[in-house]
Amino acid sequence: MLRQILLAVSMVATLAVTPAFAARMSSPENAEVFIIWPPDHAVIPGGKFWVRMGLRNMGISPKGIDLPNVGHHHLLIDTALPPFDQPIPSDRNHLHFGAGESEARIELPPGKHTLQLLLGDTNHFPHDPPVYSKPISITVP
Ligand SMILES: [Cu+2]
Repeated sequence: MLRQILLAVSMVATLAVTPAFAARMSSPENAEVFIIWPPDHAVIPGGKFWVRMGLRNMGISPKGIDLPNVGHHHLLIDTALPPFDQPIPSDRNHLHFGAGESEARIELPPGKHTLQLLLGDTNHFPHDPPVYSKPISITVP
């Protein structure tokens, strides 16, 4: 009995020192994130537009809500997918929609740009397996 209690105590201690974000949240195999608008190869005069973000077989949840099979959108602009074992960076190339938004008004300078979505969990880590869209390219003339 004492041995069992000690074992339980040591397990609790192990959990306590393990950072909460160490384990990535899992995602269902059929989860799918995609850009509804703009379409691939869109030409957007003026460079100001709404990005509409879609998600299937998972739910949107604001950051700070720790539930299975939910996450929030991250829009990657002109950048490759980040490492999946770290929090998604937060900068002008990695926009977080931690309030649970599924559309965003953005503005891009003239040129060719890539857009890609990556879902992140409450701690901004990509899920396991990661849920990301195919990249699209748009042109601002
Ligand atoms: Cu985030």
